[in-house]
Amino acid sequence: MKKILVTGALGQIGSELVIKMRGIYGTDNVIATDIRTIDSEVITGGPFEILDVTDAEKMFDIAKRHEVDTIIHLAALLSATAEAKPLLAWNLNMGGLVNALEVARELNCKFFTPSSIGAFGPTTPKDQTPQDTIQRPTTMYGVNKVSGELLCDYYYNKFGVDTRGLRFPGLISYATPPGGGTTDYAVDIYYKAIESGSYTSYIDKGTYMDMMYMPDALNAIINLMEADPSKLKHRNSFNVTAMSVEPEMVAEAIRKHIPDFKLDYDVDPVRQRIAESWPNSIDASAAADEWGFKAEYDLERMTEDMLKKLKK
Ligand code: AKB
Repeated sequence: MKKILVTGALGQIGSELVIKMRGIYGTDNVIATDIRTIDSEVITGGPFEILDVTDAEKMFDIAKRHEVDTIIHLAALLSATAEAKPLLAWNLNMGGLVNALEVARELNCKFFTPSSIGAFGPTTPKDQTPQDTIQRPTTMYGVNKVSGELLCDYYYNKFGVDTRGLRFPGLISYATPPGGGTTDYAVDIYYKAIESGSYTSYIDKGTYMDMMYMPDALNAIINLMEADPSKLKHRNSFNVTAMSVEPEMVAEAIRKHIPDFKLDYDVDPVRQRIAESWPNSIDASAAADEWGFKAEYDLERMTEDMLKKLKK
């Protein structure tokens, strides 16, 4: 990767990935784009352009003008928002993806886009979900993610576009909150622990989902994109995870630092149903074997770091 275009750069992943990649590849070599502007170092600290990813022509123009050789396509609606606005999700998630793939094909770019544990469904094996398994999701987000994985494989097989992807679990970070996801409780809980010492979870006790701390997610993207292509048996997309947790486990980890922290429940049926259709835990051994994936943060280490950073 030498010159990188990032879509959805002000989102949860983009806002940290852009800063990290500018540190590695050079400030002027990471072109951030998003549909909106906010007060952010992503905008003030390097090249930034407004881009609605459904505008194929503008995306092509920006990529060509900056002579990019890599596209990191992050712009998408997350699971709960996609369930509330399924048609918008289809148009944005699939329309944006096909536009970005077309730019990659025409300009001969490497390509990354995230998939998700949402690409699995109720008929997928729930524990230690294998890399290659049944994928019949029941959410619009899941339909988008499976279609996206297939489309990226298609662009690789048919046109030789170097597409790579990761099936992310819930991503936890202190820098930018996520929006509209099912796993967001695992971020909110830390903010509320600091603010008020208590949290009301919309995901029920005993509901396990995989999670990962943002520094591990950023390293995973960069390491996968820099991996030797001859070693990759899979491409779109690799299971990656750092921990499988349910709300009580997160609360217990927080209590080691805030002993009086209280957790109660007001379950949201929509997000609970989505969570129950996803795996309890996934097997990331293909990512480990093919390009050396390894997460550094477990629940304890992540909790300590989250609370320390959020207090600041
Ligand atoms: C969501 O909850 O929608 C995302 C995801 C797991 O893809 N965080």
